[in-house]
Amino acid sequence: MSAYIVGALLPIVVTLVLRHSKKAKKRGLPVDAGGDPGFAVRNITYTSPVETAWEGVLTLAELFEYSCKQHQDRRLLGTRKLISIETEVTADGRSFDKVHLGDYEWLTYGQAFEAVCSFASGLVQIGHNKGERAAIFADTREEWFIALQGCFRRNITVVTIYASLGEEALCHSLNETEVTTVICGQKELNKLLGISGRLKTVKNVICMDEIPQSIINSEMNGNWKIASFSKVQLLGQECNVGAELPISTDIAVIMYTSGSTGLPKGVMMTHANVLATVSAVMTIVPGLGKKDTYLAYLPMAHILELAAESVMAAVGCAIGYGSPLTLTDTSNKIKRGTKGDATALVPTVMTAVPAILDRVREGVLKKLNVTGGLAKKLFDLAYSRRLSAMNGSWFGAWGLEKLFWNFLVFRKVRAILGGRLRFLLSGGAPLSGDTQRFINICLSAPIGQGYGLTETCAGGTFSEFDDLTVGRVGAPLPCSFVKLIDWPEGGYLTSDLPRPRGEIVIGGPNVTLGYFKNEEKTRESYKVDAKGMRWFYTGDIGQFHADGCLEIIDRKKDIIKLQHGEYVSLGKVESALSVSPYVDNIMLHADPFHSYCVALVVASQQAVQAWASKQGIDTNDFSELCRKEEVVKEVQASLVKEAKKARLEKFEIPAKIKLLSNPWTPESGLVTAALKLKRDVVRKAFSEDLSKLYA
Ligand SMILES: *[C@@H]1O[C@H](CO)[C@@H](O)[C@H](O)[C@H]1NC(C)=O
Ligand SMILES: *[C@@H]1O[C@H](CO)[C@@H](O)[C@H](O)[C@H]1NC(C)=O
Ligand SMILES: *[C@@H]1O[C@H](CO)[C@@H](O)[C@H](O)[C@H]1NC(C)=O
Ligand SMILES: *[C@@H]1O[C@H](CO)[C@@H](O)[C@H](O)[C@H]1NC(C)=O
Ligand SMILES: *[C@@H]1O[C@H](CO)[C@@H](O)[C@H](O)[C@H]1NC(C)=O
Ligand SMILES: CC(=O)N[C@H]1CO[C@H](CO)[C@@H](O)[C@@H]1O
Repeated sequence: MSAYIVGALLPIVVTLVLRHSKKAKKRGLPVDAGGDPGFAVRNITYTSPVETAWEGVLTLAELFEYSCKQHQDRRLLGTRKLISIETEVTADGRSFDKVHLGDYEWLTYGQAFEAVCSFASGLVQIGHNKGERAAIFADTREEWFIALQGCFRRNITVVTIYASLGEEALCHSLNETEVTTVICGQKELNKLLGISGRLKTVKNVICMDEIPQSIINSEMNGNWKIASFSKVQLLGQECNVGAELPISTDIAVIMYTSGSTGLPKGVMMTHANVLATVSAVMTIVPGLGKKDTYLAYLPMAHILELAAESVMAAVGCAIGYGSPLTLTDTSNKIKRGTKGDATALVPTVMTAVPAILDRVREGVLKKLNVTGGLAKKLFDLAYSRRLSAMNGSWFGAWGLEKLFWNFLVFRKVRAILGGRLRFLLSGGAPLSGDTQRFINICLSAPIGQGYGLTETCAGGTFSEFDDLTVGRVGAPLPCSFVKLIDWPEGGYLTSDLPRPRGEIVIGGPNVTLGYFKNEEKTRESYKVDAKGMRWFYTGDIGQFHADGCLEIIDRKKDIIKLQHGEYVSLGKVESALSVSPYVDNIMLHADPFHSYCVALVVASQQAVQAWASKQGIDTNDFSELCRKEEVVKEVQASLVKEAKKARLEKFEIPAKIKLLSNPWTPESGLVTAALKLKRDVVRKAFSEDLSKLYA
């Protein structure tokens, strides 16, 4: 109990002594960048985009060779040995595989380089010809990395495909790129065999796992040669044919991204593109180097992971492989009482997508709720102390008090991910402020939050380790210029006050060549300016803060043109209207065939019932209440009031609304784990209500 009291007093004293005025550090500076007029910002240190951080190194193949020579005997690639698989059957008869994994077994940089060279030569031995492409279709693992580097050494363009991609998309991407060699795991091999009749160009399949006898015997694969990964390496070892290195403008990777509609598009990345990103991301993690260990588990077919692993392998880090299902001691696939990947590896650096961090937060909170009592009280106190310290002074955030709470409370949370984590890279989607704070506090690790797209090779912006604000994505990376350009129809201008706003356009050596065999789409989104710099038009709307950091505020896609030509920004209107006390959630709907908007409003039960009982309306049945005309009228009046306060135009105010009684939760699939609206899903689920509103 005494710790509890000391805990309450000490921080107050410390904060009083150390209180320090917060000065916003400049992180980006305006720059005259050329191309379409707009408001452009660059990294504070770099006047022009950086292309490589290593003198004389111009391709990923050169970078890997250079790094292996530097770090010869250090550990590079680690994989856990499988000790056993057990099948557990739950009470309701479903069965789960649980694995018992051993310690990490390592390849040094020197050994990894040999493995890469052997694989590269092996590709030639099995008949992969010059100029043909290879695809890697597998979960993240050691062999993925070796295969990638092996292809680079032979100037083979690698097509990457998400292991979870659907059959149609898989066929399309392999066919479009005329891939002749597919490198995959056993699970993916079965998928391929299912569509073998439609894969006209494939000649070789290299399987990273043992090949089942049934497949070797089957007639089905008559036109494919199926070899194991180790066999290919062995062939290469026996007959080494040497390297055939690419140059910087050769295409390293064609990365297929799942489009939100239609077939996936392949983004062509040159060695120069990826190298620029790698050179830039390296500057984000302070002191990254030989002492660091990186836990790799996100899909390598995602540019964030590919860039991260390339960075780690360039600076002498060790990379240990894991998977989302075996990450922690309590992960689904881990046998009880054995170690998860994080506790076995004890990483210092990890990448994560917001959905995973949200899950970590929920898990910790749920466990605390169950434990309850003093532990929860202490946690809540510590958390709120740390939160207000972060809001206040820089010293408060990093000083003595932090050590105290970390030791007393947060040590146990940290231990979930091994206990030595010092930096997290997050990307792929915006991270909610709550989760960012939670991770900052509980793991006492800064998060570098990135904004970038496959099309810009993940280059864009990154928030630095000492930036404690939430909701922003940081200043431009050294490899990018980030520019806002006017979008008058949507109401976003670079002359807006207090902050310039507009469509985000990214330029620099990181910007990729375009979409494979899709010139029309490439022309729509890419432009080359008079000086030869390439710019990618992201379709996202952003604003720049005074310190040069970017905030994403809208998407062009979410801005709809009404019948008479006015544009409505759904996100902007929703955030203005959600201020109404009656609103728990709201989705604005605009239709180009009508001149007005409508809205679906999830009612706040408490506020609506409070109003209704004051009016003497029976409040027992909430869903009944939401259907009552006078309730709908009251809520709508409140929306109009908020709309006027926010100075919305008449056409932006929903003319009709539907009041809903059931909250939208991630479980219902209507919002994401970060509670963002899934518009298409909501539209579909309430399509009848929406058409009634327009009737
Ligand atoms: C690498 O391969 C591409 C595609 O086959 C080819 O156009 C290019 O000339 C090759 N580069 C070198 C340096 O041979
Ligand atoms: C594969 O591509 C060819 C042309 O490159 C096209 O004619 C064919 O329809 C495609 N097949 C599939 C299954 O997509
Ligand atoms: C924990 O309990 C509180 C109230 O007791 C509840 O509001 C909160 O949602 C719970 N959190 C989780 C993660 O279950
Ligand atoms: C921290 O600051 C934000 C806005 O600057 C505010 O909304 C929040 O309530 C503050 N939290 C604490 C614990 O002071
Ligand atoms: C800008 O460049 C400096 C110097 O290399 C680096 O430390 C910083 O992290 C960069 N900022 C961003 C947002 O990339
Ligand atoms: C491949 C590519 O886009 N290269 C460009 C990289 O950026 C420089 C300017 O910084 C251009 O000159 C290159 O053409």
